[in-house]
Amino acid sequence: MSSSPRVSKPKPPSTTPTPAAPAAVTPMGWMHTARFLTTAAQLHHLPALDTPEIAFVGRSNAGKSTCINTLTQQKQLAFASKKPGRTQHINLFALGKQGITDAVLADLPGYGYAAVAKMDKLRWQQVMANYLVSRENLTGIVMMCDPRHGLTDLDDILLEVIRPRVEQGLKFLIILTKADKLTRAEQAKALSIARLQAGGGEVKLFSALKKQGVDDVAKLLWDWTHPVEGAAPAPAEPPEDEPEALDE
Ligand SMILES: Nc1nc2c(ncn2[C@@H]2O[C@H](COP(=O)(O)OP(=O)(O)OP(=O)(O)O)[C@@H](O)[C@H]2O)c(=O)[nH]1
Ligand SMILES: [Mg+2]
Repeated sequence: MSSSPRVSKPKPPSTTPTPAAPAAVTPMGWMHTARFLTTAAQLHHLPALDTPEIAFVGRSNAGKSTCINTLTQQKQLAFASKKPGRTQHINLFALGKQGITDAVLADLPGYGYAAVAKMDKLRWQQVMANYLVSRENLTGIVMMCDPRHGLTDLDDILLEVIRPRVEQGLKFLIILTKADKLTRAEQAKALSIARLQAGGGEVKLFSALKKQGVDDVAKLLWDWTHPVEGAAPAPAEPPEDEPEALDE
């Protein structure tokens, strides 16, 4: 019986990293990289940036700051409070792995809070309108709306302010917040009403308490800010904003 010499195959060098395998980034992992960037009381104090920016707007107490904390899985990144009017500056948060900023989230002060002095209200409405109309790197707007109140007159005014930019391609999403306070049937109703009001724009149900809609919103914001790559890096999660068939 002839025995061929046992030639040991050369082992592949195990220590060499595979160059074409970048670390997997999920939208939630990306969100978790959020860090405070800067705060500004006036528009001209904001740094000019060329990274895509996503603004969170909506009535005071709608849950903007809480939503940012939930998406970024950080308890106190943005100031959230039971007391309306907590956010009084434009606060920017940077996103991106290894300290490289590839997107910015902007937490804006809420509007419609009755106890704010009239002059402050007017000043803030002006700052916000100027921001929404003129911020060059603004890529998307997330409007937070408590579905128990629906879209208010002030929300409608804001929609009018941003309409020309949305028509030019600015991304837009309405988040129906505090969905945990609604029954399934109320959620379904709120969703269809808001979809009509959004004129075909995106609407999602969200609950910071129940973590409803979190993955879904994170993925959407990733897609908004990474258009070249196209699809999100992680497999799509089943959408969370569609309530299951309602019980009779
Ligand atoms: N049940 C419930 N409460 C929420 C949710 N999101 C926010 N809240 C509560 O709503 C209140 C207001 O939340 P904030 O995140 O401070 O609201 P905001 O829109 O940033 O308010 P301003 O900064 O005043 O504009 C807080 O008491 C939050 O705990 C949610 O999904 N479910
Ligand atoms: Mg706030």
